[in-house]
Amino acid sequence: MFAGRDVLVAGAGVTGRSAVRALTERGARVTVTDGNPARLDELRGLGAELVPGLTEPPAGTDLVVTSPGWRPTAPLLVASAAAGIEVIGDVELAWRASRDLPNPATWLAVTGTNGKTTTVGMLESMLRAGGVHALACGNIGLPVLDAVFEGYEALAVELSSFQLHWSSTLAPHASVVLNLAEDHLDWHGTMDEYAAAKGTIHAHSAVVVHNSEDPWSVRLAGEYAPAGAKRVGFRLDTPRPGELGLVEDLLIDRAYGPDPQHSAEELISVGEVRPAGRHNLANALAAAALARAYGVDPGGVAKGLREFQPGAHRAVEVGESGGVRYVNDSKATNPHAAAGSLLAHSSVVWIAGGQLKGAAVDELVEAVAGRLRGAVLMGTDAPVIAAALARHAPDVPVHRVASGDDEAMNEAVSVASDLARPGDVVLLAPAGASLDMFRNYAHRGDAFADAVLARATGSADDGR
Ligand code: UMA
Repeated sequence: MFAGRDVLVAGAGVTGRSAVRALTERGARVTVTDGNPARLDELRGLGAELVPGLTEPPAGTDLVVTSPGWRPTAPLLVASAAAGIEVIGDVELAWRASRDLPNPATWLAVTGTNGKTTTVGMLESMLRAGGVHALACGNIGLPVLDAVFEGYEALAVELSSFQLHWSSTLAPHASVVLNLAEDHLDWHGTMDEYAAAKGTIHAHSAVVVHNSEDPWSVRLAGEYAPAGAKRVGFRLDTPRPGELGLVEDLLIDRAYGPDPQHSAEELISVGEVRPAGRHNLANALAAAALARAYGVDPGGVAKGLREFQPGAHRAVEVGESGGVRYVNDSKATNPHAAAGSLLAHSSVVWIAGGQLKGAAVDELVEAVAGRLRGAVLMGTDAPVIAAALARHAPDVPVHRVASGDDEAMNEAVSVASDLARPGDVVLLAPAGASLDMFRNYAHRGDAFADAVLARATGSADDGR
């Protein structure tokens, strides 16, 4: 499907590189553009023409493959659509290309505001424990085009709202929207647009999974599930027939057993699910729902969860000193994720800030106010969080650190340590994106871990 086509790739990041490679290796003529010429340099030698800063598609272009970070309003994408050229994302390209393969992988697709990466990781682990040749890919950081030609039986695909916006024909065997809360409104414009992008994950699925306790997830399953799809729910409570859930300290499946009305299959005990926290139990149930849809048995689900290694920067304890634990959840890049993280601890010194991307924080601050020993704020939207704290938690001490990167983080950890009492957790759960101060959330998380380590070894220059 690629040979002889003239394809323009928009963006020379992780996605662009994978698209250029997949297209040129299969005979397409490829031009790639990026607003940042330095990024283009990194794609030299892949056989594509490199043109910085295009705002119009080159003559003869018959397909545009965009990176997810490009907004639909980007002049190049607007001009391409106006010229009648189809614009798709890399995930859509991967799906279409995989239709030509003799044995394409089955896709199991995960989206939602929070928990996607943990869920696809758990799902990958369950599939492998069940003997399936499987890989986690997508927004997790491994582009789907790098996975789709590699002969896997099943792919656990993490999809962002951006990737779904640029996809139209994906037909995963099973799909889930884990939850939905305000995020990326600067990209999508409105919550309805954001939700609509997420909902399309279900449009061609055989098994549609929803979170019975999340109204948006239930609504999107109802609106987008095709007629005849099997519907499966999950909840952090006693499951109804057709759901997975919790009974006392066990994860239970009442959706896939021989007789969901009457039978309930035990999966694993709550205490064995890592990382801890109610939101991770929900992720585990969602992953189990998808793994079971593929045919993994309850034993495979349990084994997969026991063997699952949580990723870095997701609620990882990075140090302990004087009875105070330090937890890095730099991946909590929106208020909903930060709330999940904060609610896992009873007494917290909260390090937060960055770019809120248009999201409100009042609800978050109200929900966690009673747990806060103090708050240390940094980055562009620190004043917004400070104002919410003043409204809902006026007694909580709040410190602002100056902008900067690693030094600001050293200062934040130092101030937080002074506020903390034995038994407290110093938690980096920023509620915002990192790009105003750091290269990415991983850099921010590393800066936090380094600052904690430096304090422990007494080498921190905290700038105070
Ligand atoms: N660019 C332009 N013009 C624009 C926008 C971007 O030229 O208008 C260029 C940038 O200079 C850069 C390139 O496009 O060189 C970046 O493209 P991109 O932002 O789409 O990023 P990629 O490197 O291709 O990474 C993307 C995802 N990034 C985004 O969605 C913003 C990665 O998710 C994903 O892991 C990767 O594809 C592989 O699938 C990151 C992310 O933050 C982790 N995702 C968001 C989230 O999880 O909240 C959705």
